[in-house]
Amino acid sequence: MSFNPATETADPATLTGLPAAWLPFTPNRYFKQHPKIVVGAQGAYYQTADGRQLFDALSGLWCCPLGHGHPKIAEAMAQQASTLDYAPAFQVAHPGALALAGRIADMAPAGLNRVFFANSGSESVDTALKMAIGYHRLRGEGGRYRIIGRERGYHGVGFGGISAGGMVANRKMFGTVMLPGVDHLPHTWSPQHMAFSKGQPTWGAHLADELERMIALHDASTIAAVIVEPVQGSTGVVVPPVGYLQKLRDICTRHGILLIFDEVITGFGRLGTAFGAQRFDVTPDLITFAKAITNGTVPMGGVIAKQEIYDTFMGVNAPDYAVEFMHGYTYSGHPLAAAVGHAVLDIMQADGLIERAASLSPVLEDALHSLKGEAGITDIRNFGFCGAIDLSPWEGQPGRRAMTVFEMAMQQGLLVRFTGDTIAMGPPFIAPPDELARMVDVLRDVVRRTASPL
Ligand code: PXG
Ligand code: PLP
Repeated sequence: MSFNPATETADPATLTGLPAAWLPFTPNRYFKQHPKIVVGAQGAYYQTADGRQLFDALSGLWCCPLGHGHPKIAEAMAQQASTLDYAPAFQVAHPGALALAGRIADMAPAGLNRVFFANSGSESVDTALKMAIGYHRLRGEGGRYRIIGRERGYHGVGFGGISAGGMVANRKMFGTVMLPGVDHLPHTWSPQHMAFSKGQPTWGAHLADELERMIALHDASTIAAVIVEPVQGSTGVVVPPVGYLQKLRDICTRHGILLIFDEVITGFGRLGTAFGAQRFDVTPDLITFAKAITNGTVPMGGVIAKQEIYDTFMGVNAPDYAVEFMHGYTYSGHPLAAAVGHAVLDIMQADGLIERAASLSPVLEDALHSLKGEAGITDIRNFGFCGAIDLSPWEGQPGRRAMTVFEMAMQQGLLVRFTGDTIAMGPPFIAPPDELARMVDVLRDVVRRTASPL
Protein backbone atom coordinates (compact mmCIF):
# COMPACT_ATOMS: atom_id res chain seq x y z
CA MET A 1 0.00 0.00 0.00
CA SER A 2 1.35 3.44 -0.83
CA PHE A 3 1.52 6.17 1.77
CA ASN A 4 0.13 9.68 1.60
CA PRO A 5 1.16 11.80 4.59
CA ALA A 6 -1.60 14.30 3.85
CA THR A 7 -4.35 11.77 4.52
CA GLU A 8 -2.93 10.16 7.67
CA THR A 9 -4.94 10.91 10.79
CA ALA A 10 -4.38 11.02 14.52
CA ASP A 11 -6.85 8.20 15.08
CA PRO A 12 -5.00 5.13 16.37
CA ALA A 13 -7.57 2.92 14.69
CA THR A 14 -6.65 4.16 11.23
CA LEU A 15 -2.95 4.94 11.58
CA THR A 16 -1.27 2.69 9.07
CA GLY A 17 1.32 0.43 10.59
CA LEU A 18 1.03 1.59 14.18
CA PRO A 19 1.01 -1.99 15.53
CA ALA A 20 4.05 -2.90 13.41
CA ALA A 21 6.20 -0.05 14.67
CA TRP A 22 8.63 -0.47 17.58
CA LEU A 23 9.43 3.09 18.57
CA PRO A 24 12.76 4.31 20.01
CA PHE A 25 12.96 5.68 23.57
CA THR A 26 9.16 5.64 23.73
CA PRO A 27 6.76 3.76 25.99
CA ASN A 28 5.26 1.81 23.09
CA ARG A 29 2.28 0.40 25.01
CA TYR A 30 1.19 3.84 26.17
CA PHE A 31 1.95 5.52 22.87
CA LYS A 32 -0.18 3.11 20.90
CA GLN A 33 -3.15 4.11 23.03
CA HIS A 34 -2.26 7.82 22.90
CA PRO A 35 -0.35 8.41 19.67
CA LYS A 36 1.10 11.84 19.08
CA ILE A 37 1.48 12.39 15.37
CA VAL A 38 3.06 15.33 13.61
CA VAL A 39 2.43 15.70 9.91
CA GLY A 40 4.19 18.91 8.98
CA ALA A 41 6.63 21.55 10.14
CA GLN A 42 7.36 25.12 9.12
CA GLY A 43 9.67 27.58 10.83
CA ALA A 44 9.55 27.14 14.60
CA TYR A 45 6.33 25.10 14.56
CA TYR A 46 5.11 21.55 14.03
CA GLN A 47 1.65 20.75 12.74
CA THR A 48 -0.10 17.83 14.39
CA ALA A 49 -2.38 15.38 12.67
CA ASP A 50 -5.33 16.90 14.51
CA GLY A 51 -4.57 20.37 13.21
CA ARG A 52 -2.70 22.08 16.04
CA GLN A 53 0.46 24.19 15.78
CA LEU A 54 3.20 23.35 18.30
CA PHE A 55 6.10 25.63 19.13
CA ASP A 56 9.17 23.43 18.75
CA ALA A 57 10.82 24.16 22.09
CA LEU A 58 13.61 21.58 21.71
CA SER A 59 14.43 22.18 18.02
CA GLY A 60 13.25 18.67 17.18
CA LEU A 61 15.59 16.63 19.38
CA TRP A 62 18.13 19.49 19.60
CA CYS A 63 18.83 19.12 15.90
CA CYS A 64 16.79 21.78 14.04
CA PRO A 65 18.14 25.18 15.12
CA LEU A 66 17.20 26.82 11.80
CA GLY A 67 13.58 25.79 12.14
CA HIS A 68 11.76 23.67 9.62
CA GLY A 69 11.04 23.74 5.92
CA HIS A 70 13.87 26.07 4.94
CA PRO A 71 13.64 26.43 1.15
CA LYS A 72 17.43 26.57 0.69
CA ILE A 73 17.83 23.24 2.48
CA ALA A 74 15.10 21.62 0.40
CA GLU A 75 16.69 23.03 -2.73
CA ALA A 76 20.18 21.79 -1.82
CA MET A 77 18.78 18.34 -1.12
CA ALA A 78 16.83 18.14 -4.35
CA GLN A 79 19.72 19.38 -6.43
CA GLN A 80 22.15 16.94 -4.87
CA ALA A 81 19.75 14.01 -5.25
CA SER A 82 19.59 14.59 -8.99
CA THR A 83 23.34 15.27 -9.37
CA LEU A 84 25.07 12.65 -7.24
CA ASP A 85 22.74 10.68 -5.00
CA TYR A 86 25.36 8.40 -3.50
CA ALA A 87 29.08 7.91 -3.71
CA PRO A 88 30.97 5.00 -2.16
CA ALA A 89 32.46 6.20 1.09
CA PHE A 90 35.50 3.94 0.94
CA GLN A 91 38.33 4.43 -1.62
CA VAL A 92 36.23 7.09 -3.43
CA ALA A 93 35.27 10.64 -2.40
CA HIS A 94 33.09 13.46 -3.67
CA PRO A 95 33.67 17.22 -3.55
CA GLY A 96 30.76 18.06 -1.23
CA ALA A 97 32.01 16.02 1.72
CA LEU A 98 35.61 17.15 1.22
CA ALA A 99 34.62 20.81 1.16
CA LEU A 100 32.37 20.35 4.18
CA ALA A 101 35.27 18.79 6.12
CA GLY A 102 37.24 21.94 5.35
CA ARG A 103 34.46 24.25 6.47
CA ILE A 104 33.93 22.36 9.72
CA ALA A 105 37.67 22.37 10.42
CA ASP A 106 37.67 26.14 9.88
CA MET A 107 34.94 26.58 12.50
CA ALA A 108 36.64 24.31 15.05
CA PRO A 109 39.17 25.47 17.64
CA ALA A 110 42.67 25.99 16.27
CA GLY A 111 44.56 22.72 15.95
CA LEU A 112 41.47 20.55 15.50
CA ASN A 113 41.48 20.30 11.74
CA ARG A 114 40.84 16.74 10.55
CA VAL A 115 37.21 15.68 10.06
CA PHE A 116 35.90 12.11 9.87
CA PHE A 117 32.22 11.70 8.97
CA ALA A 118 29.68 9.35 10.55
CA ASN A 119 25.87 9.45 10.54
CA SER A 120 24.74 9.98 14.10
CA GLY A 121 26.00 11.02 17.47
CA SER A 122 26.27 7.42 18.60
CA GLU A 123 28.46 6.53 15.63
CA SER A 124 30.52 9.66 16.17
CA VAL A 125 31.17 8.67 19.77
CA ASP A 126 32.22 5.15 18.78
CA THR A 127 34.51 6.67 16.18
CA ALA A 128 36.14 9.05 18.65
CA LEU A 129 36.69 6.30 21.23
CA LYS A 130 38.32 4.10 18.59
CA MET A 131 40.51 7.00 17.45
CA ALA A 132 41.66 7.55 21.02
CA ILE A 133 42.49 3.92 21.67
CA GLY A 134 44.14 3.52 18.24
CA TYR A 135 46.20 6.66 18.72
CA HIS A 136 47.74 5.40 21.93
CA ARG A 137 48.39 1.97 20.49
CA LEU A 138 50.15 3.42 17.46
CA ARG A 139 52.37 5.40 19.80
CA GLY A 140 53.35 2.24 21.63
CA GLU A 141 50.99 2.81 24.54
CA GLY A 142 48.52 0.03 23.85
CA GLY A 143 47.98 -0.36 27.58
CA ARG A 144 45.86 2.78 27.54
CA TYR A 145 42.45 1.24 27.03
CA ARG A 146 40.29 2.78 29.73
CA ILE A 147 37.67 5.37 28.94
CA ILE A 148 36.52 7.76 31.66
CA GLY A 149 32.98 9.08 31.26
CA ARG A 150 30.79 10.92 33.70
CA GLU A 151 27.69 10.23 35.72
CA ARG A 152 24.57 11.54 33.95
CA GLY A 153 26.50 11.70 30.67
CA TYR A 154 24.79 10.74 27.43
CA HIS A 155 26.90 9.54 24.55
CA GLY A 156 24.32 7.73 22.48
CA VAL A 157 23.36 4.10 22.51
CA GLY A 158 26.21 2.21 20.86
CA PHE A 159 28.12 -0.07 23.20
CA GLY A 160 30.87 2.54 23.44
CA GLY A 161 28.39 5.28 24.22
CA ILE A 162 26.44 3.41 26.89
CA SER A 163 29.67 2.28 28.52
CA ALA A 164 31.02 5.82 28.78
CA GLY A 165 27.57 7.25 29.42
CA GLY A 166 26.19 7.68 32.88
CA MET A 167 22.42 7.27 32.61
CA VAL A 168 21.56 4.14 34.55
CA ALA A 169 18.37 3.39 32.67
CA ASN A 170 20.33 3.09 29.42
CA ARG A 171 23.00 0.89 30.99
CA LYS A 172 21.52 -1.54 33.45
CA MET A 173 20.12 -4.03 30.92
CA PHE A 174 23.50 -4.34 29.21
CA GLY A 175 25.90 -4.20 32.13
CA THR A 176 27.44 -7.55 31.37
CA VAL A 177 28.55 -6.64 27.88
CA MET A 178 29.88 -3.11 28.15
CA LEU A 179 33.41 -1.96 27.36
CA PRO A 180 35.84 -3.17 30.00
CA GLY A 181 37.66 -0.82 32.34
CA VAL A 182 35.38 2.20 32.01
CA ASP A 183 35.05 4.49 35.02
CA HIS A 184 32.95 7.58 35.66
CA LEU A 185 33.60 11.02 37.08
CA PRO A 186 30.92 12.35 39.41
CA HIS A 187 28.36 14.61 37.78
CA THR A 188 28.50 18.25 38.76
CA TRP A 189 24.91 19.00 39.70
CA SER A 190 24.37 19.80 43.37
CA PRO A 191 21.02 21.21 44.50
CA GLN A 192 22.50 22.50 47.80
CA HIS A 193 25.17 24.49 46.02
CA MET A 194 23.65 25.59 42.75
CA ALA A 195 19.86 25.42 42.64
CA PHE A 196 18.45 28.23 40.46
CA SER A 197 21.90 29.27 39.20
CA LYS A 198 21.83 31.51 36.17
CA GLY A 199 24.47 30.34 33.73
CA GLN A 200 27.55 28.59 35.10
CA PRO A 201 27.49 27.66 38.79
CA THR A 202 30.42 29.04 40.73
CA TRP A 203 30.66 25.98 43.00
CA GLY A 204 32.06 22.67 41.84
CA ALA A 205 35.35 23.08 39.95
CA HIS A 206 36.97 20.81 42.53
CA LEU A 207 34.88 17.90 41.23
CA ALA A 208 37.35 17.69 38.32
CA ASP A 209 39.98 16.63 40.87
CA GLU A 210 38.18 13.30 41.05
CA LEU A 211 40.03 12.56 37.83
CA GLU A 212 43.29 12.66 39.79
CA ARG A 213 41.87 10.05 42.16
CA MET A 214 40.95 7.83 39.25
CA ILE A 215 44.44 8.20 37.87
CA ALA A 216 45.82 7.27 41.28
CA LEU A 217 43.57 4.21 41.28
CA HIS A 218 44.01 2.96 37.70
CA ASP A 219 47.30 4.63 36.72
CA ALA A 220 47.44 7.04 33.81
CA SER A 221 49.20 4.41 31.69
CA THR A 222 45.87 2.52 31.48
CA ILE A 223 43.67 5.49 30.56
CA ALA A 224 43.05 6.43 26.92
CA ALA A 225 40.55 9.23 27.14
CA VAL A 226 38.08 11.25 29.14
CA ILE A 227 34.79 11.97 27.38
CA VAL A 228 32.36 14.63 28.58
CA GLU A 229 29.66 16.83 27.15
CA PRO A 230 30.67 20.48 27.76
CA VAL A 231 27.07 21.01 28.91
CA GLN A 232 25.21 17.77 29.65
CA GLY A 233 22.14 17.94 27.42
CA SER A 234 20.12 14.76 27.65
CA THR A 235 20.16 14.57 31.41
CA GLY A 236 18.57 18.02 31.57
CA VAL A 237 21.06 20.79 30.83
CA VAL A 238 23.66 20.34 33.55
CA VAL A 239 26.05 23.27 33.23
CA PRO A 240 29.75 22.89 34.12
CA PRO A 241 30.94 24.87 37.15
CA VAL A 242 33.28 27.78 36.44
CA GLY A 243 36.80 26.40 35.94
CA TYR A 244 35.76 22.74 35.87
CA LEU A 245 36.44 21.98 32.20
CA GLN A 246 39.79 23.79 32.32
CA LYS A 247 40.80 21.58 35.26
CA LEU A 248 39.86 18.44 33.35
CA ARG A 249 41.92 19.74 30.44
CA ASP A 250 44.95 20.40 32.63
CA ILE A 251 44.82 17.00 34.32
CA CYS A 252 44.44 15.19 30.98
CA THR A 253 47.36 17.11 29.50
CA ARG A 254 49.55 16.37 32.49
CA HIS A 255 48.90 12.63 32.20
CA GLY A 256 48.85 12.14 28.43
CA ILE A 257 45.12 11.38 28.42
CA LEU A 258 43.02 12.56 25.48
CA LEU A 259 40.08 14.83 26.22
CA ILE A 260 37.00 14.30 24.08
CA PHE A 261 34.21 16.87 24.04
CA ASP A 262 30.97 15.29 22.92
CA GLU A 263 29.41 18.30 21.18
CA VAL A 264 26.53 16.48 19.52
CA ILE A 265 24.14 18.97 21.16
CA THR A 266 26.47 21.87 21.89
CA GLY A 267 28.07 21.98 18.42
CA PHE A 268 27.03 24.49 15.78
CA GLY A 269 25.77 27.34 17.85
CA ARG A 270 23.67 26.10 20.76
CA LEU A 271 25.93 27.85 23.27
CA GLY A 272 26.29 31.00 21.15
CA THR A 273 29.63 29.99 19.62
CA ALA A 274 30.44 27.44 16.93
CA PHE A 275 31.43 24.86 19.55
CA GLY A 276 31.24 24.67 23.32
CA ALA A 277 35.03 24.45 23.31
CA GLN A 278 35.17 28.08 22.20
CA ARG A 279 32.49 29.24 24.60
CA PHE A 280 34.43 27.76 27.54
CA ASP A 281 37.82 28.51 26.00
CA VAL A 282 38.95 24.94 26.59
CA THR A 283 40.37 22.95 23.68
CA PRO A 284 39.85 19.20 23.67
CA ASP A 285 41.74 16.71 21.49
CA LEU A 286 38.65 15.36 19.75
CA ILE A 287 35.18 16.80 19.20
CA THR A 288 32.15 14.74 18.23
CA PHE A 289 29.32 16.45 16.40
CA ALA A 290 25.98 15.51 14.74
CA LYS A 291 22.45 16.94 14.83
CA ALA A 292 22.62 20.63 13.88
CA ILE A 293 25.20 20.21 11.11
CA THR A 294 22.31 19.18 8.85
CA ASN A 295 19.56 20.90 10.83
CA GLY A 296 18.21 17.40 11.43
CA THR A 297 17.09 16.97 7.85
CA VAL A 298 19.53 14.22 6.82
CA PRO A 299 21.50 12.14 9.32
CA MET A 300 25.12 13.15 9.69
CA GLY A 301 27.71 13.14 12.45
CA GLY A 302 31.44 13.12 12.75
CA VAL A 303 34.62 13.65 14.68
CA ILE A 304 37.06 16.56 14.51
CA ALA A 305 40.54 15.44 15.50
CA LYS A 306 43.63 17.30 16.49
CA GLN A 307 46.21 17.18 13.72
CA GLU A 308 48.62 15.20 15.88
CA ILE A 309 46.09 12.38 16.22
CA TYR A 310 45.60 12.28 12.47
CA ASP A 311 49.35 12.45 11.89
CA THR A 312 49.88 9.54 14.26
CA PHE A 313 47.57 7.38 12.16
CA MET A 314 49.22 8.58 8.95
CA GLY A 315 52.64 7.82 10.40
CA VAL A 316 51.82 4.15 10.73
CA ASN A 317 54.68 1.95 9.67
CA ALA A 318 53.02 0.51 6.56
CA PRO A 319 53.05 1.20 2.83
CA ASP A 320 50.95 4.17 1.77
CA TYR A 321 48.40 1.98 -0.01
CA ALA A 322 47.45 0.42 3.36
CA VAL A 323 44.34 1.70 5.16
CA GLU A 324 45.46 3.54 8.31
CA PHE A 325 42.19 3.42 10.30
CA MET A 326 40.00 0.37 9.80
CA HIS A 327 36.76 2.21 10.41
CA GLY A 328 33.98 3.88 8.44
CA TYR A 329 30.31 3.72 7.54
CA THR A 330 28.55 3.05 4.26
CA TYR A 331 27.05 6.52 4.58
CA SER A 332 30.05 8.43 5.95
CA GLY A 333 29.95 11.85 4.26
CA HIS A 334 26.74 11.01 2.38
CA PRO A 335 26.25 13.40 -0.56
CA LEU A 336 22.78 14.50 0.57
CA ALA A 337 23.98 15.15 4.10
CA ALA A 338 27.03 17.02 2.84
CA ALA A 339 24.94 19.19 0.52
CA VAL A 340 22.59 20.02 3.36
CA GLY A 341 25.55 20.68 5.67
CA HIS A 342 26.77 23.35 3.27
CA ALA A 343 23.30 24.89 3.06
CA VAL A 344 23.06 24.94 6.86
CA LEU A 345 26.41 26.67 7.28
CA ASP A 346 25.50 29.13 4.51
CA ILE A 347 22.23 30.01 6.25
CA MET A 348 23.86 30.26 9.67
CA GLN A 349 26.44 32.67 8.27
CA ALA A 350 24.13 34.73 6.07
CA ASP A 351 21.50 35.16 8.78
CA GLY A 352 23.92 35.48 11.72
CA LEU A 353 22.12 32.68 13.53
CA ILE A 354 24.86 31.72 15.97
CA GLU A 355 24.98 35.37 17.05
CA ARG A 356 21.20 35.30 17.29
CA ALA A 357 21.36 32.26 19.58
CA ALA A 358 23.82 34.20 21.73
CA SER A 359 21.62 37.27 21.86
CA LEU A 360 18.47 35.28 22.66
CA SER A 361 20.20 33.45 25.52
CA PRO A 362 19.56 36.18 28.13
CA VAL A 363 15.94 36.41 26.95
CA LEU A 364 15.52 32.69 27.59
CA GLU A 365 17.34 32.99 30.91
CA ASP A 366 15.01 35.72 32.15
CA ALA A 367 11.92 33.90 30.93
CA LEU A 368 12.87 30.60 32.54
CA HIS A 369 13.94 32.11 35.84
CA SER A 370 10.61 33.96 36.09
CA LEU A 371 9.26 30.53 37.06
CA LYS A 372 11.27 30.57 40.28
CA GLY A 373 8.93 30.39 43.24
CA GLU A 374 6.30 28.26 41.52
CA ALA A 375 5.43 25.42 43.87
CA GLY A 376 6.95 22.16 42.72
CA ILE A 377 9.80 23.67 40.70
CA THR A 378 12.96 22.57 42.48
CA ASP A 379 15.60 23.90 40.08
CA ILE A 380 15.98 26.06 36.99
CA ARG A 381 19.18 25.90 34.95
CA ASN A 382 20.28 27.62 31.77
CA PHE A 383 23.33 28.24 29.65
CA GLY A 384 23.59 29.45 26.09
CA PHE A 385 20.32 29.00 24.27
CA CYS A 386 19.03 26.13 26.38
CA GLY A 387 17.67 25.46 29.81
CA ALA A 388 15.75 23.05 32.01
CA ILE A 389 13.43 22.98 34.99
CA ASP A 390 13.18 20.21 37.56
CA LEU A 391 9.78 19.32 38.98
CA SER A 392 9.15 17.60 42.26
CA PRO A 393 7.82 14.18 41.26
CA TRP A 394 4.41 12.85 42.17
CA GLU A 395 4.89 10.51 45.07
CA GLY A 396 5.50 6.96 43.93
CA GLN A 397 5.22 7.88 40.23
CA PRO A 398 8.62 9.09 39.04
CA GLY A 399 8.46 10.72 35.60
CA ARG A 400 4.68 10.80 35.50
CA ARG A 401 4.34 14.47 36.33
CA ALA A 402 6.74 15.60 33.61
CA MET A 403 4.94 13.37 31.13
CA THR A 404 1.66 15.00 32.10
CA VAL A 405 3.23 18.44 31.72
CA PHE A 406 4.42 17.37 28.27
CA GLU A 407 0.95 16.20 27.24
CA MET A 408 -0.84 19.24 28.65
CA ALA A 409 1.66 21.60 27.02
CA MET A 410 0.97 19.91 23.69
CA GLN A 411 -2.71 20.71 24.12
CA GLN A 412 -1.64 24.34 24.45
CA GLY A 413 0.58 24.42 21.39
CA LEU A 414 3.95 23.72 22.95
CA LEU A 415 6.25 20.77 22.32
CA VAL A 416 8.81 20.34 25.12
CA ARG A 417 11.05 17.41 25.99
CA PHE A 418 11.07 15.62 29.32
CA THR A 419 13.42 13.17 30.95
CA GLY A 420 12.58 11.88 34.38
CA ASP A 421 10.80 14.85 36.01
CA THR A 422 12.94 17.40 34.15
CA ILE A 423 11.67 19.55 31.28
CA ALA A 424 14.34 20.62 28.79
CA MET A 425 14.21 23.45 26.26
CA GLY A 426 16.52 24.41 23.42
CA PRO A 427 14.44 26.45 20.98
CA PRO A 428 15.28 27.09 17.34
CA PHE A 429 17.63 30.04 16.85
CA ILE A 430 14.97 31.62 14.64
CA ALA A 431 12.40 31.55 17.46
CA PRO A 432 10.48 34.81 17.86
CA PRO A 433 11.31 36.25 21.32
CA ASP A 434 7.63 36.50 22.27
CA GLU A 435 7.30 32.74 21.77
CA LEU A 436 9.86 32.27 24.55
CA ALA A 437 7.59 34.25 26.85
CA ARG A 438 4.54 32.26 25.73
CA MET A 439 6.43 29.00 26.24
CA VAL A 440 7.08 29.93 29.85
CA ASP A 441 3.46 31.05 30.36
CA VAL A 442 2.24 27.65 29.20
CA LEU A 443 4.75 25.91 31.47
CA ARG A 444 3.67 28.03 34.43
CA ASP A 445 0.08 27.06 33.85
CA VAL A 446 0.70 23.33 33.45
CA VAL A 447 3.13 23.18 36.37
CA ARG A 448 0.39 24.70 38.55
CA ARG A 449 -2.21 22.29 37.18
CA THR A 450 0.00 19.29 37.95
CA ALA A 451 0.72 20.31 41.53
CA SER A 452 -1.00 17.13 42.73
CA PRO A 453 -1.31 13.81 40.92
CA LEU A 454 -4.19 13.78 38.42
N1 PXG B 1 26.18 12.42 22.32
C1 PXG B 1 25.43 13.40 22.85
C2 PXG B 1 26.07 14.44 23.71
C3 PXG B 1 24.05 13.46 22.58
O1 PXG B 1 23.31 14.43 23.11
C4 PXG B 1 24.30 11.47 21.23
C5 PXG B 1 25.66 11.47 21.53
C6 PXG B 1 23.76 10.39 20.35
O2 PXG B 1 23.37 10.89 19.12
P1 PXG B 1 22.38 10.04 18.19
O3 PXG B 1 22.37 10.81 16.91
O4 PXG B 1 22.98 8.69 18.01
O5 PXG B 1 21.05 9.99 18.89
C7 PXG B 1 23.48 12.47 21.75
C8 PXG B 1 22.02 12.48 21.41
C9 PXG B 1 17.20 14.63 24.55
C10 PXG B 1 17.85 13.87 23.45
O6 PXG B 1 16.01 14.50 24.75
C11 PXG B 1 19.21 13.93 23.30
C12 PXG B 1 19.84 13.18 22.30
C13 PXG B 1 19.09 12.39 21.44
C14 PXG B 1 17.71 12.34 21.58
C15 PXG B 1 17.07 13.08 22.58
O7 PXG B 1 17.89 15.38 25.24
N2 PXG B 1 21.20 13.27 22.24
N1 PLP C 1 25.84 -5.25 8.49
C1 PLP C 1 26.16 -5.74 7.28
C2 PLP C 1 25.75 -7.15 6.92
C3 PLP C 1 26.87 -4.94 6.36
O1 PLP C 1 27.22 -5.43 5.17
C4 PLP C 1 27.23 -3.61 6.75
C5 PLP C 1 27.94 -2.73 5.83
O2 PLP C 1 28.37 -3.10 4.74
C6 PLP C 1 26.89 -3.14 8.02
C7 PLP C 1 26.19 -3.98 8.87
C8 PLP C 1 27.28 -1.76 8.47
O3 PLP C 1 26.46 -0.82 7.88
P1 PLP C 1 26.89 0.73 7.87
O4 PLP C 1 28.14 0.81 7.05
O5 PLP C 1 25.72 1.43 7.23
O6 PLP C 1 27.13 1.13 9.30
